[in-house]
Amino acid sequence: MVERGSYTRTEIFSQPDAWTKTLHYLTGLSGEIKSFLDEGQFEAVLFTGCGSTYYLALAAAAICQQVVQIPARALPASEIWLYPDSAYLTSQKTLLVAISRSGETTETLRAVASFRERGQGKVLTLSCYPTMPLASAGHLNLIIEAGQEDSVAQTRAFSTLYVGCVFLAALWADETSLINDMAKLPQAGTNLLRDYADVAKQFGSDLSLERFYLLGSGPRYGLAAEVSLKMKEMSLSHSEPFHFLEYRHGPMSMVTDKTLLYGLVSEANHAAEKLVLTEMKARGAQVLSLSDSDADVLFKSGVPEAIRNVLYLPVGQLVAFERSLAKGLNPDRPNNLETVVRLDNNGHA
Ligand code: F1P
Repeated sequence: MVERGSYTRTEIFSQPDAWTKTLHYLTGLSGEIKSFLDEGQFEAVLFTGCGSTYYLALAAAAICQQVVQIPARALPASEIWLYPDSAYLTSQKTLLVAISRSGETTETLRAVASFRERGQGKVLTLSCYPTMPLASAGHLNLIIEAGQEDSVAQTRAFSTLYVGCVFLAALWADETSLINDMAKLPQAGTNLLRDYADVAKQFGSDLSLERFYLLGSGPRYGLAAEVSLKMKEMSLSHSEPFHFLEYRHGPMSMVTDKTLLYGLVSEANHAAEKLVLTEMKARGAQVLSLSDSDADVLFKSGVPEAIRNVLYLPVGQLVAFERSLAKGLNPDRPNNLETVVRLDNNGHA
């Protein structure tokens, strides 16, 4: 019998190795990828996915717009499929970036098909399984096999596909030094997992905690949303993501001494974001802050902020994992959830 959570544990701790493999794979294809991005003369980028990969799309769009200086946004695949007119402008040359771990989520496949049928721009796909439909549905298909997983909830797939998106942005922008610095991320990730697994276990095992708020701004909002989803999927806990300063506009009413705030604190706006956490602590909340310096969890990554964001994920994944175990659940098999959501022709799951 497989021990409860053994797949997820392996997937979380093997992330740095998967990032190394991903960077190696994409570096080998960089000529082809760069030509595709340059020749497309795109005016806008639309990222999409479902669930975890939608949150990934949010994070990737933010970093793409920041690094490439091209308008980029993200929508769930179902919105692109069902509401194309509000999703993208037909007058613009748009690149659709479709992301899926499984490569077979129906909504993502339908979003790609409808985008192509409407004669829009090009499609780039990122997925993990070469034989699945999404892996041949785009004009350029990147297959990041290092992200494959046995668990239902995404951890390694998410961070690996995210590293892939950050690499694409840096490549597109000709930011060679960012690309080179990305090679330092696996070591930083290994150190982080070694140094903070116990802290994650401490918070994850504290069953007096009742509610979890994940605060992240700019390119970190999508990552906060993903950590929030981990808390739901793995540990069946009440959790919500917010942009940092939004937390004061209502959600702070929910703070009690049984609240944990997980703060993805930036370098650029460290003071403003840290202040929200300090204020909530004064109101009784427990706080776990993460940043490159002056935080409970320190990355000490030595890499620029634009490429460092993946480091906010592992500790949060581990808190969810440990809480799941502490509640007697199996993190590998969340309630009511399958690895892939497939819809029939009537839209039924
Ligand atoms: C997307 C997704 C996951 C979720 C669950 C069901 O899958 O919604 O985010 O955790 O596994 O599928 P994919 O399109 O990225 O394979």
